[in-house]
Amino acid sequence: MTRVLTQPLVPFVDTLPVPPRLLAPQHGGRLTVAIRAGAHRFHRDLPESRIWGFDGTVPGPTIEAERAQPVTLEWRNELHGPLPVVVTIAPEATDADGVPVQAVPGLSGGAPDEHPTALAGHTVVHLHGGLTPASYDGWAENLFAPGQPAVFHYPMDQRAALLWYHDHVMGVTKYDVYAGLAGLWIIRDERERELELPEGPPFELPLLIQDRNFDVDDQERLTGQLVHKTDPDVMEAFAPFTTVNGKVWPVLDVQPATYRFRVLNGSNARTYQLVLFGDEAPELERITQIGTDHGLLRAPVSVPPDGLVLASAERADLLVDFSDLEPGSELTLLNTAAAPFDGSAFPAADASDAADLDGLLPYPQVMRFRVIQDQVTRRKIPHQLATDYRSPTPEALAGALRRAIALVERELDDAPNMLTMRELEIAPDDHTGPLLTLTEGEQTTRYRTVASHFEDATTFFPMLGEYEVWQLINLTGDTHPIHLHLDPFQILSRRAIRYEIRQDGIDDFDLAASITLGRDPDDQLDHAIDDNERGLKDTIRVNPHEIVEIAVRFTTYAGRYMYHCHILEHEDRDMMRPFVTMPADLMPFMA
Ligand SMILES: [Cu+2]
Repeated sequence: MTRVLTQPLVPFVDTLPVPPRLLAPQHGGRLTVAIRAGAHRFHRDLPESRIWGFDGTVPGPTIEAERAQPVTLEWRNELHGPLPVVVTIAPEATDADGVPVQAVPGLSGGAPDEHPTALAGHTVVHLHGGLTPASYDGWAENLFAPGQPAVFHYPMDQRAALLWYHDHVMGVTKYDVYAGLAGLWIIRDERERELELPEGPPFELPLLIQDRNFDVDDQERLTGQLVHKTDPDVMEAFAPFTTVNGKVWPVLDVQPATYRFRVLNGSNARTYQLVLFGDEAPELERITQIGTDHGLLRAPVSVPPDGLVLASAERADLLVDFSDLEPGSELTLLNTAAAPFDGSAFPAADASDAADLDGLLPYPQVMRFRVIQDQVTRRKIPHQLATDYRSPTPEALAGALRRAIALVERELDDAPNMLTMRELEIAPDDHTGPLLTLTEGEQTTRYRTVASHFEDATTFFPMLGEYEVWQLINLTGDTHPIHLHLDPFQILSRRAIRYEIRQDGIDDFDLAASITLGRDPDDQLDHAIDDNERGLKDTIRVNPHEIVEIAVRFTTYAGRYMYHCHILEHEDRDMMRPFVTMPADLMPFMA
């Protein structure tokens, strides 16, 4: 695809905003955040957009807390309808010129959906990555209405990390987060301070990346009205304009120094493969990754040669060295990942030509860094970072309970496809119903489906303190970032599979398929674990034709939590399931 759309907005003219910081210790650990409607300008040349935001801003304030100093937060719901987003399904996937409708602004002939417009502002807040008691975790059905009080207690008894807080309402998280209900939350601790990492502006800055689309008036001028548009072929909203901290394609003036960027992909569905690009070539060697979802890695790593992949909700803690650059030098952060993302590689060297309309990537630009004249500050990068975790030993995993979850896409005749997670259990020998078989060498395991929808009975009751191995089996064509609430986990393996789904093998509940470990001849992915995935993760990408095994151990709170795909259009329908963590002494009393 060589067609390129002209940019309807000038890139790199808005300064990167830094969200206001709310330092919990300065408030005695007691904070109040109003959740309210507001107005926000996404670009210099756009009219103001109506939004819903924490403290009325996009993104919300960055909350900063100290490890082991609890935060009590009153989430004050002052929202009122209508939802500030026009939601539509365009009647065709491409326009008259063959351009995908998701690559262009406007409704593309779609009628506004009346149901989202009628949303009055019920919300619930989840602190993603937080070790939070179940009552404050933001269960998707425990909503608070405008005017109803919600005081959440966050113990903060966890290592330093970049977390984020966002709306998590059953069925409409995709609209509420898109409307602006997301913000960052940083936990600090002594280990990070020993390492003398930059803390706070100017040298530590968050980069919250989200794609957004807008409506147009009858003269095709952008109005600023937020648009969540899907099409008959693609159920996820992939918007053409990339925002960082709420601005489309911003620019940041940097000193010749080392910066620490706390990066979060807060998009509904889009995965980014980020490449830092100089005059003519990638300059990825300037980037050192020191942390991931749940904080510091054991040692610094380079980003993968094709660029840093971040699916929805994944985070990266990056040190970027600009210290040798002359004033006036420019580096551009580009995204090379086509959408929907399927794990395919794109060479970093070609990043400036990554625009791909068929891949719903009309504009690879993310943001620009411009070096200014200032004092040169070089910073040594420590060789050893975290010392507080290890990979689980084979002995620790030998007796671990194993769980299997298949990710499947169910086609429907009269509605968009549904993505679901099928919880599997080893089938008894006399089982006669539909089966999923998993063959590894000589051994075949037979599974039956025991849960398929969010409201099906809970089947996962992990015991606190015990390791479990969860197998995530992707039987779809796209990558799914799977997120577990509560404690972090570690990836054990990522292995290629080939599979066959029986005719009509995916029905409302059951699944009939045969899976064999080993590579499909048409499979181009390398199914490798990136170095930056060998830390404490809470969201893991599961690519097509792949089984990912993770070592899970819940250690903190007993109660009802959720795990789900973090593509918001998937978790809303119906790629989300509950689990209940149990103290060992209560296990004998389970019916
Ligand atoms: Cu998904």
